[in-house]
Amino acid sequence: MQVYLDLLRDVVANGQDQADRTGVGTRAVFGRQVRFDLAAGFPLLTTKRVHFKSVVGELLWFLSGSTDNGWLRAHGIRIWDEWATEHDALGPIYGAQWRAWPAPDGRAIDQLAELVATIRTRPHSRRLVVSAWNPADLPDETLSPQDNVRAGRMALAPCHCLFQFHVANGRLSCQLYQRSADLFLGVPFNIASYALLTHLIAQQCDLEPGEFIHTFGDLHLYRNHLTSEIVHAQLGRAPRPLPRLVLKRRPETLFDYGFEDIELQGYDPHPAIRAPIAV
Ligand code: UFP
Repeated sequence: MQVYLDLLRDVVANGQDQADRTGVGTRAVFGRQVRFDLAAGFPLLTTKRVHFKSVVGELLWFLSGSTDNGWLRAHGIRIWDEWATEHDALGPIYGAQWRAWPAPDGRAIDQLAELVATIRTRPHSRRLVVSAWNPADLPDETLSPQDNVRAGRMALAPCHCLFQFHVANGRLSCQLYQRSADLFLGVPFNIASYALLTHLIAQQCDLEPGEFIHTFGDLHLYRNHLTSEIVHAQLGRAPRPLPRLVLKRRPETLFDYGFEDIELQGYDPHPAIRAPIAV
């Protein structure tokens, strides 16, 4: 995961200081791309501990089509708490768009089920795309997450907003476009989540996982992360060998995985580094 430390150095050295929606302020670059060969190990950051159970739980929750924060909380996963209403609602975020994109004729389009069916039947298709960016459901940037949800909109505009798969030599690769990326708190999580999704879809389609390619729009460090205890502590640590992902079962469909099917082996990271999150 040297590539992650290189991104941190890049933003610190080349970023422009910017005002942002949250009022915290960032240092940002625009347009970057990194690649991870999933055969080389599972790309979970080793220079600080990342809570893998939350990565797994959030992805299973997305795949189930749920947008109910109560399910996450019941599993001890608190990552969406700041954006949810008192009724645990988040509006039509990722799960809703991935599994039930509302079509003008009233149908709900299951983008993930269609994706798996297409990879199986037409692996060379150049249309293996899933989008969470539904302009009809976007929040109003000037309102709070909760007020947006009460108005029927998403609590947060999709950050990881579009992804595409590609099959070559029996390997399945995934490229993500992330329009906005909190490099310290969000990105390690986002990398692991899409790497895991690629493993699951590859298994379902009898393919080997290929590469995960992560393309960034606004890639930023929040000003309150640019400290010696946070970013500089991270940069001072040496990466360790990557863990390995083992899928213990091949469920009937992409939507039947559980926590117990997904095992991470050999994860030996440096300790976690706490940092404030910008809402
Ligand atoms: N963010 C991520 N990854 C995510 C996610 C959010 O980095 O998966 F949901 C960060 C990016 C940005 C903020 O700092 O959350 C979203 O703010 P905005 O919508 O103004 O870009």
